[in-house]
Amino acid sequence: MIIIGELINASRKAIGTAIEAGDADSIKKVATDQTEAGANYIDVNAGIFVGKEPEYLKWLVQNVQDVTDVPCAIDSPDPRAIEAALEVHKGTPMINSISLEKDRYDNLMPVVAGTDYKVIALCMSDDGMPETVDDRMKIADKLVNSLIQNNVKVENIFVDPLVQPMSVNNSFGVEFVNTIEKIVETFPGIHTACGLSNISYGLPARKFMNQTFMVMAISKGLDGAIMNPLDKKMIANIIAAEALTGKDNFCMNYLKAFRAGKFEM
Ligand code: THG
Repeated sequence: MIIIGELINASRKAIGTAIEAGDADSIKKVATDQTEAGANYIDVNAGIFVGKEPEYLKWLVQNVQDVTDVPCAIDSPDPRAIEAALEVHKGTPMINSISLEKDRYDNLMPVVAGTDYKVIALCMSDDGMPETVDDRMKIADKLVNSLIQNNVKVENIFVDPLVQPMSVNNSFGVEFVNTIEKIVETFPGIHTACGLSNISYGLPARKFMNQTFMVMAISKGLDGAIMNPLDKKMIANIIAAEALTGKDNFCMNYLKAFRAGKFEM
């Protein structure tokens, strides 16, 4: 599993407060904690600050990179904020995300074309939210094909079928995981990713829903997630699910995790 640590997100109260106060130490601690917990990317999101988002996103990238070599996942719907953050990011970031929405598509495609950036391709368009597997696959087909035409390697693309709340529509969970299965079979070598916790929006005991949904998605081939790397139960579920789906030869990683005490909680 490629883990994208979700905790540096301004919609979380502590992070929003730290950003406004210029409290770099708090941001650095969350970056270090997620790195030590095994995050492969550190997501940075300052989306609640309209107008100041480019400036704040840059500041987040600089502070994260002061304490970790793990690259950032630059998370914004606004191409201008992403471009600002790219001015200061060192190494090879993940762009979170391009979509079929016209402003995002037109402005970000030239930015990612021919680069070695990792790119999340989010299944959204200007025609409203996708609901079925078919809705999502239509968008994924267009996005993936144009990324490849623009010289982005298939192995650098992470398709995000878009997780929507179970509390809104009884079919959202199944439509999501079935899309993962279809993407994996349609585009060999591609990755998938998602912001998993949206599934439990509006429900109690969200962690339980999130953990179970993760296992369902892994069984269909999910191999990337924007998630809380400090959730030990979630990490244990991922390690077990990857062994059970044959992604862990001789259960070596499972055994290693056991010996490292990762199943004690
Ligand atoms: N797809 C893509 N990017 C995304 C999303 C997506 N970025 C934003 C969001 N969705 C994913 N990020 C978050 C960040 C924080 C939380 C949820 C999603 C969150 N965290 C808990 C909190 O604030 O209390 C803490 C984590 C926990 O304890 O589980 O709510 O869908 N491409």
